[in-house]
Amino acid sequence: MLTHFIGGLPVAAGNPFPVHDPVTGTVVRQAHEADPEVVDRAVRAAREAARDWAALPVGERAGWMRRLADGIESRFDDLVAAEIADTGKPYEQTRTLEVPRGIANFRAFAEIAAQRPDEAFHLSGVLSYTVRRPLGVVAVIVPWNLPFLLMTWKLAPALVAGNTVVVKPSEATPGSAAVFADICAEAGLPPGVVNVIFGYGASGQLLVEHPGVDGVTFTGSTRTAATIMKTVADRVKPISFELGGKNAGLVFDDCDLDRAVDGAVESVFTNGGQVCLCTERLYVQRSIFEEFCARLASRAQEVEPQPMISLEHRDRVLSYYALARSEGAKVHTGGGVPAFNDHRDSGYFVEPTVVTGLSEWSRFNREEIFGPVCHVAPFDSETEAIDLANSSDYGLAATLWTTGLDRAHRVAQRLEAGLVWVNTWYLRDLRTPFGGVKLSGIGREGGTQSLDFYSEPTTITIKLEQPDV
Ligand code: 6OD
Repeated sequence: MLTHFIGGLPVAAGNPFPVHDPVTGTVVRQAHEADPEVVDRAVRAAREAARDWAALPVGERAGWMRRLADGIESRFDDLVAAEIADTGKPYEQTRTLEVPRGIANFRAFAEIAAQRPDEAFHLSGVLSYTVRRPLGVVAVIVPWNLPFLLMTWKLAPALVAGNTVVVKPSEATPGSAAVFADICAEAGLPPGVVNVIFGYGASGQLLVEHPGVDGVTFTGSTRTAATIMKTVADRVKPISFELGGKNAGLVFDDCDLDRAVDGAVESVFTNGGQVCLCTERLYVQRSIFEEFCARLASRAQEVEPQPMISLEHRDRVLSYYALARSEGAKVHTGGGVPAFNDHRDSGYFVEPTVVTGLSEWSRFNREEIFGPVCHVAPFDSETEAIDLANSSDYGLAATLWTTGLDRAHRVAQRLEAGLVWVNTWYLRDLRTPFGGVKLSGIGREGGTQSLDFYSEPTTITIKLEQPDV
């Protein structure tokens, strides 16, 4: 049974709830659900730790970040196992992406914070400079799709900037957060700096509305973000939201077609399409449209299906497969539930799916599905491609497949998205601004942008008296 981690100690309080293995649908573990009392204890523990943690020199906090990175390294296999048990991710992906990114997140923000200069402004007789103070206690609400990667992506900058935190992972994926709580304890991190509570959305709601919470960082759905925003509006708490996407990929006829097909397979089907950056709308220049669709559909049949996180989410994705048919789509491959004839048949799988034939105004092409599926449509001109890509309420990421240097820059700069990848997908430099426009979020994470969110500047202005000469 997973217990909360509050003030450096395990806390077994609140009703137990089950966590399912998406591969088989069986219960893998139980965790305690944080009730108002647990949430209050966690926030109080974070507040008690806040003053001393904020008072440490940034170099010392950076040292703690490096020690946490070392701790992750030493519990690498436990973290991989916990992540796989909760999500059903492939071993290779977890070993090479999720857990290494946890280490990289702590190491990167240790460097970025330790090397960051403050600002100074001079006017004649006036000197102003800024110092940055942490927000205080930050609520860190983490989704289920990349649980460890995204938890550490938020924790590292929040902590190094001098905040203490209360983390709530998704109810579907508490395992790696529980291992991380152990790592904090083993490293001797001061009690209360990191607190971890478990539970459903109701526990998250109690956390964000708690008056002792000074800021909220959230990655997840736009709908939940809107609820958080309304909840914190009265106290005008700072928020940082990285939300959904309906990401477009543009494939021009001057692309390297092999590379574009490989890239499309990766960007559509990685993690069963359950990454906010996955491509769900592909627009392909008409001269290569038929060949591209045929090749993508054939490759989709070779993709090893990955489970959806829950039965509810699987049914949601399947409802979009049904919607595509009812809206008149042609299904090139997939569209159903795979039959394995083994233990996976009780899991939450759907088939990798490729469809065509719908307008950009169809519900299928407007709503985020978050599954292994994309719609492919033809375009005739660069301008039309850009308009189609931008015809979305979302604006997180876009991919561009072309060998034209001018075109790459010209098109990339006109796309309404926070992130544009050219001839690649999900290639990361942790110092760059990361986030979306429109319904895809508010604010940016990454590098100094994260540090800016987790701290606020105080401007100190001194009038310098001129000496009498
Ligand atoms: O790689 C990252 O830093 C990041 N924030 C990924 C987000 C993925 C959302 O599903």
